[in-house]
Amino acid sequence: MIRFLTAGESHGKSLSVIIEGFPSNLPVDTDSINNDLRRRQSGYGRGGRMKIEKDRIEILSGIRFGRTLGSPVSLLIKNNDWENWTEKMAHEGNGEGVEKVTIPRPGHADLVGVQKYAFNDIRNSIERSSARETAARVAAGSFAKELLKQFGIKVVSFVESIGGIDSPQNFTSAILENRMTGEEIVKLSATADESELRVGDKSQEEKIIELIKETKKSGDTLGGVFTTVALNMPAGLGSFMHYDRRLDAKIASAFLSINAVKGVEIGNAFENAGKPGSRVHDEIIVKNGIPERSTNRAGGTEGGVSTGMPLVVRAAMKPISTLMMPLKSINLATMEGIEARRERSDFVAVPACSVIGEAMLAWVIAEEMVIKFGGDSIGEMIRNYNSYMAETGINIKNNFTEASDEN
Ligand code: EPS
Repeated sequence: MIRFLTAGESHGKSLSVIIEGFPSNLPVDTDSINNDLRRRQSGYGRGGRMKIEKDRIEILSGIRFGRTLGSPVSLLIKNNDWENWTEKMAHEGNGEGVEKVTIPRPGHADLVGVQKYAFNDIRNSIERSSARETAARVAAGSFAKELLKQFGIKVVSFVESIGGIDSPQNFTSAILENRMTGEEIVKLSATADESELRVGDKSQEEKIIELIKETKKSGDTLGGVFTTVALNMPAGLGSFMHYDRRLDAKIASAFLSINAVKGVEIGNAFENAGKPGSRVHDEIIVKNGIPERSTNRAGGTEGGVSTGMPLVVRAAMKPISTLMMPLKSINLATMEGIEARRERSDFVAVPACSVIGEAMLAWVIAEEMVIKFGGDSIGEMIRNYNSYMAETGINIKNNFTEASDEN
């Protein structure tokens, strides 16, 4: 099993992540990880903070001469903004003179945090619940991508809609109907990287930018939907043997763990629920001697197991909770009604969220790859993978024709 732990407050000194369980000898491209960190920071509609931060990893352990040692990998990402918060976020002293935050913002972890942890200052809720933590997660997910590269698995994404403005081309549907090749999907994600909103369509981008400008003027915020796709998947990751081994369950959990994500579906789940089965299920065909599906409406899993078709995950991000035109709240010090606190924030962060989605999906797949093919070194893992692929791909017939007991 692989695992990671992140630490760090939004305005603390730094974020850090410890990654454990990866095989030795895995080449690690730090530029690639830093590039994902940069991608997560970009996007039209971010607030002032992103002008302050320049996220990059500093490797503290676990890597020698560009390859993993098999020991825990620890990475650090500096918070440049810390300089402006040394007093408010001091590790020592009694906080005298530091103003307490007492008015919770609807939609944030502000109120539940003080209820649960018995804080007397909402700042204590804000700091760890902040989406700043996702920088550390992207570092872990991008590290997982380094493992997936060895098996040709690619995880890409694009923003499908913001503020209800969809692409007229409906890319997700084209992917699920198998009308886009893997190469075209990778190209779509690269096109999205060129866009300030990570959308694949220029006219859609212009409309959304207009909407964001209007929304910002009125002090409001927006959410949206993004699609994450994993390509070159092997069939057989996950299991139906127990509820907590199902791949789709793990994916849903990973996506719902992303700040502000409130909905997730694999394939066309919600649309499929309203259709007859004959227009939903993917017919089975043979391609290059291997069983395949003619469409991919299931989004790459059946029975909690990867089918070998692209994994397609859509996720819904709610609008950012900090409003400049605040909703009603209360002052916890007086219990009197008052407008919620205004505080520097993003107006839209769906493009960033799509990059975090890639990280979480890459992490779940890497975890499953290690469960199924794990070895102490990457070479051992690749040998295990190759022998399984030869078995499922070329020799699957033997299971039936020779009644072999040994598989
Ligand atoms: C966030 C509020 C903003 C965002 C932040 C998440 O930060 P600040 O309070 O410093 O203005 O910019 O996101 C990040 C710092 C980041 O790296 O994504 C929040 O309240 O969740």
